[in-house]
Amino acid sequence: MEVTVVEREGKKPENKKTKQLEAFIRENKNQPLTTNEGVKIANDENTLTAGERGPTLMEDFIFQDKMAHFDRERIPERVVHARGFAAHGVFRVYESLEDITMAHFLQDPSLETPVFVRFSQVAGSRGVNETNRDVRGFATKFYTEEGNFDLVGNNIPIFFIQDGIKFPDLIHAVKPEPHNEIPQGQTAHDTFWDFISSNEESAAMMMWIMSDRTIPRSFRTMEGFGVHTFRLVNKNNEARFVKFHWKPVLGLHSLIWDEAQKLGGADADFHRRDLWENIEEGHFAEYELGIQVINEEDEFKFGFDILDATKLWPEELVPVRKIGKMTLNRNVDNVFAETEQVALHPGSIVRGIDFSNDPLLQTRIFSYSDTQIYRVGTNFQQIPINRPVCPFHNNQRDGAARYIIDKDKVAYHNNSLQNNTPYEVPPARGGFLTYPSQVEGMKVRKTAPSFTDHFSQARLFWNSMSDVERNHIFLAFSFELGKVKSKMVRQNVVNLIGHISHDLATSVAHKIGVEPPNVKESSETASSKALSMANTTFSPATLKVGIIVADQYDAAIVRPLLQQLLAAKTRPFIISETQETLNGTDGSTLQVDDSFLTGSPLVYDSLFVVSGRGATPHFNQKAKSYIIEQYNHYKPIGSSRSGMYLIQEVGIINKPGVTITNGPFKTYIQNVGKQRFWERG
Ligand code: HDE
Repeated sequence: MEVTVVEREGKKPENKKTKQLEAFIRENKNQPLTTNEGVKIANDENTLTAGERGPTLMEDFIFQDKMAHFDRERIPERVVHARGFAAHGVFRVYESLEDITMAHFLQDPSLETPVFVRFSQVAGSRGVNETNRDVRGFATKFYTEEGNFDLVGNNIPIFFIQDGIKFPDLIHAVKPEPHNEIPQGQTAHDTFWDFISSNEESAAMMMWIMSDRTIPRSFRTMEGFGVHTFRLVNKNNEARFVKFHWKPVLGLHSLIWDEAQKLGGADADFHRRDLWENIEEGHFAEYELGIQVINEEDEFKFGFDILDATKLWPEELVPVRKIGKMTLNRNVDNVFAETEQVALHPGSIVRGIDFSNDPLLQTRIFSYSDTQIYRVGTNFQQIPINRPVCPFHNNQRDGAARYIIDKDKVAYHNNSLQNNTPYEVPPARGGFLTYPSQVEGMKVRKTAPSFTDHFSQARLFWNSMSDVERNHIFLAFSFELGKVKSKMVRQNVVNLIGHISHDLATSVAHKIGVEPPNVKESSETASSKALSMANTTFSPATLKVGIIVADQYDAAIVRPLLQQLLAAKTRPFIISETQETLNGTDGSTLQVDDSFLTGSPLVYDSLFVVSGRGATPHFNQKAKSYIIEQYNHYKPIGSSRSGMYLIQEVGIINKPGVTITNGPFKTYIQNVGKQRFWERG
């Protein structure tokens, strides 16, 4: 099956933001080539020289126009989250939330709010491979009728540090080490683990990043979290504390480490390709937005401080209410113009949403706008992707690359020449009113005592893991710390783990050649079902199934197999020895999507083996290597009786998740949905 690319040219705008962007879109197809000044170019292959072999002339303005622009094509990559991929979409609330917030986009279920979502990796540079172990950014710009609201979150609900003043230190530690710029986009090195073990507040986050959450299967199967505590404010000016969650409709699914590492080589663009292809094929990515709400009077009722970003609110204590759905349904037209220039900023809030005193959030409110001015420029909000869809007017003027032409004579407030406009809008008519929360206290640089329990929630996370997840965490620690050269740092981390679980720390210590911990273990006994990925939703929808077919295949198998796989919304791909069209025994033909060379067993979620009478020894050898790799990654494998000899030869007949059938393929497809057969051991 070939990936059908939706015809993008001439596609109608889908929402207010798309319409706004249309005005800036330029199509160059069938147009004459010109300079940026509009002069038509007669020769774009030769510089202007004095004589055929002579020196290039200074006056070659056509060359200068082209080269000088090229010399400046790059803008600074983001200091963190440099590699990212984005898509457009829409958000719709399920029912009005007017009782708890004035936010315009949360009032009316019939209103579609355009969104732009950028997913990213934290540590690597712009070109890093996409399956490295790393936290993923999940940043959403809502283009609401009352201004842009940016929910700049991650795929993990908590963070490493409590106060943003430590962020540059954390990032210096995680980035490649400065003396040799190694390793790229990885946490498995000395400085990162030195930072973690020297900053106990990172303990809970350390557990999360060693879990499979940091090697997601796809952007479409990750959760997202606003992380911080925000406020929702209603029209009576009553406020509540809130945390935001994104829940992927397809459930929460991850890669396994061996697969993630190899995928880095097989397809460095694995995650963007997945999102791009699925959107192009009409398999739109969907997430439900959830909120956890705590009333102001309950602020101190919990065993943790709700302003501490290293803590989550267990869903068993504060349930997540699903309030709406986001659908990502359109790929960008130009990655630089949209994804690279989008400027997300947690300080972009709208009426009805406000900040809390979370010290991490407060520092972000400075950092993001500051970085955008450096990275994108003073007028970054005027760039098409960043513009609000509602009108915006003020007395700000000038600055590099100003796009808007303000034609008024007056650019100040107060004025009488222009009747004091643009005018202030009182809160009763829609002006933003900061929630007047009470503050008092001495000026101090100090961590609040309520922020000092670093191990209870780390232990809560550990208590909540399934056996498979625990084993993966143990292996992740063993890998990461095994890469740390300093024995002292390895020992320090093991001691830190010891506060969370002696058993885990002792097993890791044994693997990496240091002493078991001699510290007090957390006495936390609670667990939270919501934290385990084992309790997620499973479905075969959008999973990639590789069908291994040889020439002279049995069409009576392949045809219904394809039909049933498509009916289950999987994405089947035909794999063979070469990309030549295959012939069936009944005279039918089959287009090959991937040869064994261009494909890789890593990029499929499952394999089905059909083979065929024309199978060569090379075909058999390659098919077996595919099957073994998939088997070792616990993935479901199916085979028709004609392909069974390959299953037998690799010795996996009757093993869990291995189905032999000539159809119907119901059991096999159910296995595809199950995704992993951990019981293989
Ligand atoms: Fe960021 N972060 N961050 N961060 N962050 C940036 O902004 C920063 C933090 C997150 O797709 C930067 O535009 C500070 C938490 C995402 O464009 C920068 C602190 C969370 C993205 C910055 C944090 C995030 C960024 C770099 C500690 C999850 C990518 C370029 C207080 C809630 C957004 C840029 C995109 C990007 C600073 C901590 C998520 C430098 C100072 C916590 C998803 O401004």
